[in-house]
Amino acid sequence: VEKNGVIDRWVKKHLVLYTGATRHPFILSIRDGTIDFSSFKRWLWLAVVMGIWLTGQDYIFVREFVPFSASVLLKASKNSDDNSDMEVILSGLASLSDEISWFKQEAAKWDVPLSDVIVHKSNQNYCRFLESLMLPAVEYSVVFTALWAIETVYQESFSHCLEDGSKTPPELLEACQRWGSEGFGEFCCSLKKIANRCLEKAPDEELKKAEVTFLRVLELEIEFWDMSHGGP
Ligand code: HMH
Repeated sequence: VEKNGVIDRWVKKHLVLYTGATRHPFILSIRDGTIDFSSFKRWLWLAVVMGIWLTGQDYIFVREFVPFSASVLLKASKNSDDNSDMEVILSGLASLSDEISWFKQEAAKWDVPLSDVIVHKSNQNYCRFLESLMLPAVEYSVVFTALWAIETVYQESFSHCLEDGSKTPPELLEACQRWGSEGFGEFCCSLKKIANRCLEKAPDEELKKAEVTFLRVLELEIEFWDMSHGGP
């Protein structure tokens, strides 16, 4: 039943963009250990990588991702024909609660106040996109596809930094393990199964919308990683 699922078909069809999101140069520089911690830029990297970028911007993102996930939960309780969907989404929300605590802890460690982080333009676009998906009229299969894609890009990116032969700096291992872990991988698998199940039953029009949403997530994730360049 799993083979030839809609999700796998889309990943294959849009492999260039998918790989752009899951193998972004920023992620590759973590994996290859070429992220520069030793030069005079050290403090800047620490600020950009650990502080302002990862902790601050992702903290802002996650604070928007929680209500988005809650809106998917609400749709599951109304539209889903499978009771276990709710439990999967709920476990995702539980890890988001854990994530928020971790961000706060990291911020304290790196002395970055989370209260006055300036929201980056790319992040703002991403948060607006999530907001648009929270509208009640957006179909369950569409929002579920987004949920799957958002979590999976992170999972595939960070698990890549933990694979054999990677030279990920020890300072970044904890962050990589958070999203690259086997447990998070299994969670993404559960999301994929549900997404496939919903998409298989979706009418053509809805399927189109879900595919466009998938592509938009990939673009937004790439733009999110692009923030690590420190550019506009
Ligand atoms: C930008 N995408 C981004 N941040 C995250 N924390 C996740 C995905 C996964 O939770």
